[in-house]
Order: sequence, then structure tokens, then C-alpha cells
Amino acid sequence: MELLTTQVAIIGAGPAGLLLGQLLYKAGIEHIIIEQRSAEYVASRIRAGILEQVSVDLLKQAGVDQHLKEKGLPHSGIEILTNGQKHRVDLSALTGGKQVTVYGQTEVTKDLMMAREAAQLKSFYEAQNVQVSDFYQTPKVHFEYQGKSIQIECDFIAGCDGYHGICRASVPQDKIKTYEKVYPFGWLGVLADVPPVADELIYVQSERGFALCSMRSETRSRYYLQVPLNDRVEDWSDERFWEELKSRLDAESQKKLVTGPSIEKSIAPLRSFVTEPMRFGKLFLAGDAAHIVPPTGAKGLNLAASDIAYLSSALIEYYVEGSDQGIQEYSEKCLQRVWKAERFSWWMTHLLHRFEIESEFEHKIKQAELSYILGSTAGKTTLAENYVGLPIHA
Ligand code: RFL
Ligand code: PHB
Repeated sequence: MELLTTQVAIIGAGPAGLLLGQLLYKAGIEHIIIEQRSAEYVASRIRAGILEQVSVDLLKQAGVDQHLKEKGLPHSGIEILTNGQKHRVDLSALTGGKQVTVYGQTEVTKDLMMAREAAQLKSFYEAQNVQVSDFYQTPKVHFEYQGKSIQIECDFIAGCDGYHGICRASVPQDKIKTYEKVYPFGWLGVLADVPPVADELIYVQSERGFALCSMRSETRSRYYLQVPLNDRVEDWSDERFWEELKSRLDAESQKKLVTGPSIEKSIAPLRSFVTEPMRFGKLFLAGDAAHIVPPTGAKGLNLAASDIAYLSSALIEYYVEGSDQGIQEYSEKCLQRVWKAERFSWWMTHLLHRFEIESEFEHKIKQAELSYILGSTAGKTTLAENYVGLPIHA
């Protein structure tokens, strides 16, 4: 068995793990990343598309904002379509000038991977049987790599291994509490090289269900449809997808919609999930390993980034200033922000989707709520404030 030592072992090379690695490297803290999939697989996953300013700032701090500055599309508003009418939520005007940036998670991941390669930082991709142990005393990570058995001894383990990872699963049952809500539908996502239907994102509430018109660039669109949970991708030809999307849009957007062959199509179930606490001795959970939000509020990737903001500064404080205050406070600080993003994501999901089980009364109340929100500056402000992202050190 090969024995290695490092300061921080990071499990998972998604955006959370890669961003943490880059911030630690910048601060001169030694770390190793262990990832179970191949680099190509990780780089090709199509997921989130909206970055809050907090996430953009963090990527800048990590020194990986070159492409983001060139290719990211700043957006100062979103549209909400209900009852065949579009209503603009002017994010900037309602939040004192804040905006969001359209920049795909795939690009964030690639930028971070390139920076990592340039700095020749140590990563093990395609690691098998990854296990973490002894994290209340002397943390260790074990795995197999290219037929060899490897053990890493470290000061801390960062569990950035997503919802299905092994870090959360390694915590003793009596030390962890989880909260969960599963929604009775999924999102069918399509990526296509066609110009977006509008300059801004359109969140669609319709009698046929939710839809979202998003984008990756001026020539690449990302569209989503609310679909029943048991639908399969094979049930949805491109033709059926475009027809259904069109039927949920307003007359102007129907005319403007440009269709074309899909280059990716997938169905994701919607879930709300929170783990408490987020630190177990010297094991930290961050990102999807600790919490999941339904994508309606565009918060998943941004929450992963804010966890990493807290975790990187806690570790820097520990190694550079010799203080463990940030480590002690990590879980509480993260969870305060996590629960607010959970609430917002749940609320947006509830407000904009069609629930088969809701009564006619509940449906009417929901329409009234949406109508109130969109007709009131106070209502729109609460939406805008949450959408652009709550402050990180509040
Ligand atoms: P990730 O991106 O899941 O990365 C975790 C990494 O850990 C690896 N891993 C392991 N490595 C070693 N050993 C093990 N035992 C391991 N088990 C797992 C995995 O291979 C992976 O590389 O988590 P991270 O870094 O916390 O980042 C979070 C974001 O990816 C996530 O919040 C968002 O993508 C959520 N999400 C979306 N968010 C949005 O804001 N908008 C979206 O449109 C959106 N679409 C999505 C999504 C998440 C999806 N998932 C998780 C199914 C669509 C999908 C399909
Ligand atoms: C996306 O572009 O993938 C996207 C945008 C906004 C959301 C969810 C997904 O709320």
C-alpha cells in the first residue's frame, strides 16, 4: 500500500471540490483531490447555468475568471410568464444594482480544471472504492488507483462528493439529521444550438405545467419542461419537446422560438434535502453532499460556492492565523444561508409548478399569490433579493 500525507483531502472534483482546491492552493495550503469518475466525464455534465455575484467574486478570488469575464452574460432581469402575460422582474433596479451571470457549470468546471492542470496540482481521477475513516481523530482516506491501494493521512477531509457520495454516508447515524422533500415531477432539459427565444430568462407558469427558457450563449439555448416523474427521455422526441414547450409559451415567444436538433436531453428529479450539521469532527460536507435544492431558484451551484467560501476561509484562518474559530462556526454559518436558499427554491417551485394533488382552492390561492408578487414592488423585491443571492456574511 502506498502512503501519502497532505493537509486537506478533498473528495469529489465537482465545482465544490475544484473551487476549494484552487482557493487552498492560492493560500499555500497543501491538498489532494480524489474523484471517482474520469476528468472527461466530470467536465461534460450539463447542469446549472446561473451564477450569483457571490460566486463570480469567488471565482475571481480563485484567479479563474478570465473566460467568465469574456463569455459570461450579465443579466439584470428575468421574465415571469403567467396567464399568457410576461412580467419583468428588474433584478438590478430592485436590489441596488445587483445582477446574475449566465455561465454554464460545464464552463466553470473546465476553467477550474485547466487552472489545476497549469499549477500541476495532485488529483486522482477514476479512484475506486473511496473510503474515509477516523475523522474524529486522525482522518484517513483509502482508495484504489490503477490497481494500487493508496492511503492518505490528512488534517481534514472535505466531503465535496455530491448527493450520492460516501462522505455523508460514513457519518455515524446518531450524529446526523437529514430533512427531505421529494417533488412529484421532474425537469426535462434540452440543450440546442439555436438562438435563445429572448434576451432574458423566462420562467413559465402555465396550465400545462412549468417551463423555463434559459441559455448558455447567444447561439445556444437551454430549455426545461416540467414532466411526470416516470417519463423517460426516450418518450420525448425533439419534435414532441418543441411542441410542448411552444404550447406553454405566450404568442410572442411562440413566434420567436427557434427550434433545432437537441445536443443533450435529460430528466432530473426535483428534491429538497438538508443535512445537519455540516461538520463531523475533521470531516466537512460542502455542496450537494450536504444539501440539494430544486433548480427553480437557480441556487444549487451557488450554494456549493458559498459553502466553499466559508470552508476555505475557515481553513486559511486555521493554517495561517492558528485560529479554529471559522472551523467551529462552519456548519452554523453555512446552514443559515442554506435554509434561506432552501426556502426560496421551495417557494419558487411551489409557486410556478402544477401539482396534480392541489385542490381548486389551493390553485386559486397560488394564482392570487403570484399575481400579488408580480403586481407589488415589495413582492418583486423579495423575489429579486433572493434570486440575485443573499449576502454571504450576513
Ligand atoms: P457535484 O457536481 O455532484 O460533484 C460531486 C463530485 O463528487 C464525485 N463523487 C465521488 N468522488 C470520489 N469518491 C466518491 N465516492 C464519489 N462520489 C461522488 C462525483 O463524481 C462528482 O464529480 O457536486 P458539487 O461539487 O457540490 O456541485 C453542486 C452542483 O453540481 C449542483 O448543485 C448543481 O448542478 C445542481 N443542479 C442544478 N443547479 C442549478 O442551479 N441549476 C440547474 O439547472 C441544475 N441542474 C443540477 C442540475 C443537478 C443535477 N444532479 C445532481 C443530478 C441537473 C442535475 C441532473
Ligand atoms: C439553466 O440555465 O440551466 C438554469 C437557469 C435557471 C434555473 C435553472 C437552470 O433556475
